[in-house]
Amino acid sequence: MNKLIPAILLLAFWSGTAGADWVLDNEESTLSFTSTKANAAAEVHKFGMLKGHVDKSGNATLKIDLNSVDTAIELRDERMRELLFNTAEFPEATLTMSVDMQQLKALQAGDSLSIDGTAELSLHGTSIEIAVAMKVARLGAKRLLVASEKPVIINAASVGLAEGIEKLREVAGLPSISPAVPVTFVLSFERS
Ligand code: UQ8
Repeated sequence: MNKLIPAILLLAFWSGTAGADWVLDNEESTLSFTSTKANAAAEVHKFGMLKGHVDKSGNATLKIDLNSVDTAIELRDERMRELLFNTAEFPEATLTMSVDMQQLKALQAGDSLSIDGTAELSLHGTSIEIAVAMKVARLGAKRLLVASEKPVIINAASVGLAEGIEKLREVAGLPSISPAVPVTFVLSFERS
Protein backbone atom coordinates (compact mmCIF):
# COMPACT_ATOMS: atom_id res chain seq x y z
CA MET A 1 0.00 0.00 0.00
CA ASN A 2 2.80 2.37 1.07
CA LYS A 3 4.65 1.69 -2.18
CA LEU A 4 1.54 2.55 -4.16
CA ILE A 5 1.28 6.15 -2.95
CA PRO A 6 4.55 7.43 -4.52
CA ALA A 7 3.63 5.61 -7.74
CA ILE A 8 0.23 7.35 -7.81
CA LEU A 9 1.84 10.74 -7.07
CA LEU A 10 4.39 10.18 -9.85
CA LEU A 11 1.64 9.27 -12.30
CA ALA A 12 -0.38 12.36 -11.31
CA PHE A 13 2.70 14.59 -11.80
CA TRP A 14 3.53 12.98 -15.15
CA SER A 15 0.01 13.36 -16.51
CA GLY A 16 -0.02 17.03 -15.45
CA THR A 17 3.18 17.97 -17.26
CA ALA A 18 3.82 15.54 -20.08
CA GLY A 19 0.44 14.74 -21.49
CA ALA A 20 -1.79 17.78 -21.48
CA ASP A 21 -4.51 18.76 -23.95
CA TRP A 22 -4.80 22.39 -25.03
CA VAL A 23 -8.20 23.94 -25.74
CA LEU A 24 -8.79 27.19 -27.67
CA ASP A 25 -10.26 30.13 -25.76
CA ASN A 26 -12.57 31.82 -28.29
CA GLU A 27 -12.93 35.06 -26.29
CA GLU A 28 -9.17 35.58 -26.34
CA SER A 29 -8.65 34.56 -29.98
CA THR A 30 -9.08 36.39 -33.29
CA LEU A 31 -8.95 35.37 -36.94
CA SER A 32 -9.11 38.21 -39.49
CA PHE A 33 -9.06 38.41 -43.27
CA THR A 34 -8.77 41.32 -45.69
CA SER A 35 -10.86 41.86 -48.82
CA THR A 36 -9.88 44.29 -51.57
CA LYS A 37 -12.48 45.72 -53.92
CA ALA A 38 -12.29 47.99 -56.95
CA ASN A 39 -8.49 47.51 -56.91
CA ALA A 40 -8.11 49.97 -54.06
CA ALA A 41 -10.44 49.59 -51.08
CA ALA A 42 -9.11 47.11 -48.52
CA GLU A 43 -11.30 46.15 -45.54
CA VAL A 44 -10.55 43.91 -42.57
CA HIS A 45 -13.18 41.36 -41.47
CA LYS A 46 -13.25 38.56 -38.93
CA PHE A 47 -14.87 35.30 -37.84
CA GLY A 48 -16.32 35.50 -34.33
CA MET A 49 -16.57 31.80 -33.51
CA LEU A 50 -13.52 29.55 -33.43
CA LYS A 51 -12.99 26.17 -31.84
CA GLY A 52 -9.62 24.50 -31.46
CA HIS A 53 -7.78 21.74 -29.72
CA VAL A 54 -4.28 20.25 -29.53
CA ASP A 55 -4.20 16.70 -28.20
CA LYS A 56 -1.42 14.87 -26.34
CA SER A 57 0.03 13.47 -29.57
CA GLY A 58 0.28 16.92 -31.16
CA ASN A 59 -2.75 16.70 -33.44
CA ALA A 60 -3.93 20.32 -33.72
CA THR A 61 -7.34 21.30 -35.12
CA LEU A 62 -8.92 24.70 -35.68
CA LYS A 63 -12.58 24.96 -36.72
CA ILE A 64 -13.98 28.23 -38.05
CA ASP A 65 -17.75 28.74 -37.92
CA LEU A 66 -18.37 30.40 -41.30
CA ASN A 67 -21.79 31.62 -40.12
CA SER A 68 -19.92 33.84 -37.67
CA VAL A 69 -18.43 35.96 -40.47
CA ASP A 70 -18.43 39.59 -39.38
CA THR A 71 -17.77 42.32 -41.97
CA ALA A 72 -19.54 45.04 -39.95
CA ILE A 73 -22.35 45.17 -42.59
CA GLU A 74 -25.19 42.71 -41.87
CA LEU A 75 -26.39 42.51 -45.51
CA ARG A 76 -22.85 41.73 -46.65
CA ASP A 77 -22.47 39.04 -43.95
CA GLU A 78 -25.72 37.46 -45.17
CA ARG A 79 -24.53 37.51 -48.78
CA MET A 80 -21.19 36.00 -47.81
CA ARG A 81 -22.91 33.17 -45.92
CA GLU A 82 -25.25 32.43 -48.85
CA LEU A 83 -23.42 33.36 -52.06
CA LEU A 84 -19.79 32.75 -51.08
CA PHE A 85 -19.43 30.12 -48.36
CA ASN A 86 -22.81 28.38 -48.86
CA THR A 87 -22.93 27.70 -45.13
CA ALA A 88 -26.10 25.60 -45.42
CA GLU A 89 -23.91 22.96 -47.06
CA PHE A 90 -20.44 23.89 -45.73
CA PRO A 91 -20.84 25.49 -42.28
CA GLU A 92 -17.19 25.21 -41.22
CA ALA A 93 -13.63 25.61 -42.39
CA THR A 94 -11.22 23.19 -40.74
CA LEU A 95 -7.44 23.44 -40.32
CA THR A 96 -5.36 20.51 -39.14
CA MET A 97 -1.67 20.31 -38.47
CA SER A 98 0.83 18.31 -36.50
CA VAL A 99 2.64 19.99 -33.60
CA ASP A 100 5.91 18.83 -31.99
CA MET A 101 4.83 18.37 -28.35
CA GLN A 102 8.44 18.00 -27.11
CA GLN A 103 9.18 21.52 -28.42
CA LEU A 104 6.01 22.82 -26.78
CA LYS A 105 6.78 21.13 -23.47
CA ALA A 106 10.28 22.66 -23.38
CA LEU A 107 8.83 26.19 -23.54
CA GLN A 108 9.00 28.01 -20.20
CA ALA A 109 6.66 30.87 -19.26
CA GLY A 110 7.95 33.95 -21.08
CA ASP A 111 9.62 31.91 -23.86
CA SER A 112 8.53 31.86 -27.47
CA LEU A 113 9.47 29.98 -30.59
CA SER A 114 8.88 30.30 -34.32
CA ILE A 115 7.32 27.41 -36.21
CA ASP A 116 7.26 27.12 -40.00
CA GLY A 117 4.69 24.43 -40.61
CA THR A 118 2.21 23.05 -43.07
CA ALA A 119 -1.50 22.86 -42.37
CA GLU A 120 -4.37 21.32 -44.26
CA LEU A 121 -7.28 23.67 -44.92
CA SER A 122 -10.68 22.15 -45.74
CA LEU A 123 -13.14 24.71 -47.01
CA HIS A 124 -16.18 24.52 -49.28
CA GLY A 125 -15.59 20.84 -50.06
CA THR A 126 -11.96 21.40 -51.09
CA SER A 127 -8.76 20.61 -49.18
CA ILE A 128 -5.43 22.33 -49.77
CA GLU A 129 -2.08 22.41 -48.01
CA ILE A 130 -0.90 25.80 -46.81
CA ALA A 131 2.44 26.98 -45.48
CA VAL A 132 2.14 28.83 -42.20
CA ALA A 133 4.68 30.83 -40.16
CA MET A 134 3.65 31.07 -36.52
CA LYS A 135 5.02 32.40 -33.25
CA VAL A 136 4.14 30.31 -30.21
CA ALA A 137 4.53 32.01 -26.81
CA ARG A 138 4.16 30.38 -23.41
CA LEU A 139 2.35 32.93 -21.28
CA GLY A 140 2.10 30.80 -18.15
CA ALA A 141 1.70 27.24 -16.87
CA LYS A 142 -1.73 26.97 -18.50
CA ARG A 143 -1.60 29.50 -21.38
CA LEU A 144 -0.20 29.41 -24.89
CA LEU A 145 -0.52 32.09 -27.55
CA VAL A 146 -0.17 31.11 -31.21
CA ALA A 147 0.01 33.97 -33.73
CA SER A 148 0.68 34.29 -37.45
CA GLU A 149 4.13 35.76 -38.09
CA LYS A 150 3.06 36.69 -41.61
CA PRO A 151 -0.38 36.75 -43.26
CA VAL A 152 -1.43 33.50 -44.95
CA ILE A 153 -2.61 34.38 -48.46
CA ILE A 154 -5.59 32.29 -49.57
CA ASN A 155 -6.53 32.40 -53.23
CA ALA A 156 -10.29 32.03 -53.58
CA ALA A 157 -9.93 29.82 -56.67
CA SER A 158 -7.79 27.28 -54.75
CA VAL A 159 -10.63 26.60 -52.30
CA GLY A 160 -13.54 26.62 -54.74
CA LEU A 161 -14.67 30.17 -53.95
CA ALA A 162 -13.98 31.97 -57.25
CA GLU A 163 -17.60 31.64 -58.40
CA GLY A 164 -18.87 32.99 -55.07
CA ILE A 165 -16.57 36.02 -55.30
CA GLU A 166 -17.97 36.70 -58.77
CA LYS A 167 -21.54 36.53 -57.38
CA LEU A 168 -20.63 39.03 -54.62
CA ARG A 169 -19.05 41.35 -57.17
CA GLU A 170 -22.17 41.25 -59.35
CA VAL A 171 -24.68 41.77 -56.54
CA ALA A 172 -22.69 44.72 -55.16
CA GLY A 173 -22.15 46.23 -58.64
CA LEU A 174 -18.38 46.38 -58.16
CA PRO A 175 -15.77 46.46 -60.97
CA SER A 176 -13.62 43.87 -59.14
CA ILE A 177 -12.97 41.94 -55.94
CA SER A 178 -9.50 40.50 -55.47
CA PRO A 179 -9.38 36.69 -55.14
CA ALA A 180 -6.17 36.94 -53.03
CA VAL A 181 -7.16 37.16 -49.37
CA PRO A 182 -4.62 37.69 -46.54
CA VAL A 183 -5.55 35.93 -43.28
CA THR A 184 -3.99 36.61 -39.84
CA PHE A 185 -4.66 35.01 -36.47
CA VAL A 186 -3.98 35.17 -32.74
CA LEU A 187 -5.08 31.97 -30.99
CA SER A 188 -5.09 31.56 -27.24
CA PHE A 189 -4.97 28.03 -25.81
CA GLU A 190 -5.61 26.92 -22.24
CA ARG A 191 -4.30 23.65 -20.79
CA SER A 192 -7.16 21.39 -19.79
C1 UQ8 B 1 0.14 25.00 -30.33
C2 UQ8 B 1 -0.06 25.18 -31.78
C3 UQ8 B 1 1.11 25.48 -32.61
C4 UQ8 B 1 -1.30 25.11 -32.28
C5 UQ8 B 1 -1.71 25.31 -33.72
C6 UQ8 B 1 -3.19 25.36 -33.81
C7 UQ8 B 1 -3.67 25.46 -35.23
C8 UQ8 B 1 -4.38 24.33 -35.83
C9 UQ8 B 1 -3.45 26.58 -35.93
C10 UQ8 B 1 -3.86 26.74 -37.32
C11 UQ8 B 1 -3.20 27.96 -37.83
C12 UQ8 B 1 -3.51 28.16 -39.27
C13 UQ8 B 1 -2.86 27.30 -40.25
C14 UQ8 B 1 -4.35 29.14 -39.63
C15 UQ8 B 1 -4.71 29.46 -41.01
C16 UQ8 B 1 -5.95 30.27 -40.99
C17 UQ8 B 1 -6.61 30.37 -42.34
C18 UQ8 B 1 -5.79 30.53 -43.54
C19 UQ8 B 1 -7.96 30.35 -42.40
C20 UQ8 B 1 -8.81 30.53 -43.60
C21 UQ8 B 1 -10.03 31.32 -43.18
C22 UQ8 B 1 -11.00 31.62 -44.27
C23 UQ8 B 1 -12.21 30.79 -44.31
C24 UQ8 B 1 -10.78 32.65 -45.12
C25 UQ8 B 1 -11.72 33.12 -46.17
C26 UQ8 B 1 -11.11 32.94 -47.53
C27 UQ8 B 1 -11.70 33.74 -48.62
C28 UQ8 B 1 -11.16 33.45 -49.96
C29 UQ8 B 1 -12.60 34.75 -48.42
C30 UQ8 B 1 -13.13 35.69 -49.43
C31 UQ8 B 1 -13.30 37.07 -48.80
C32 UQ8 B 1 -13.71 38.16 -49.77
C33 UQ8 B 1 -12.81 38.49 -50.87
C34 UQ8 B 1 -14.90 38.82 -49.60
C35 UQ8 B 1 -15.43 39.92 -50.43
C36 UQ8 B 1 -16.22 40.90 -49.58
C37 UQ8 B 1 -16.77 42.03 -50.42
C38 UQ8 B 1 -15.83 43.07 -50.87
C39 UQ8 B 1 -18.09 42.04 -50.77
C40 UQ8 B 1 -18.74 43.05 -51.65
C41 UQ8 B 1 -19.89 43.71 -50.90
C42 UQ8 B 1 -21.15 43.16 -50.82
C43 UQ8 B 1 -21.48 41.85 -51.50
C44 UQ8 B 1 -22.19 43.80 -50.07
O1 UQ8 B 1 -23.32 43.26 -49.98
C45 UQ8 B 1 -21.91 45.05 -49.41
O2 UQ8 B 1 -22.82 45.66 -48.61
C46 UQ8 B 1 -24.15 45.84 -48.89
C47 UQ8 B 1 -20.65 45.63 -49.51
O3 UQ8 B 1 -20.38 46.79 -48.85
C48 UQ8 B 1 -20.73 47.98 -49.41
C49 UQ8 B 1 -19.62 44.97 -50.25
O4 UQ8 B 1 -18.49 45.44 -50.28
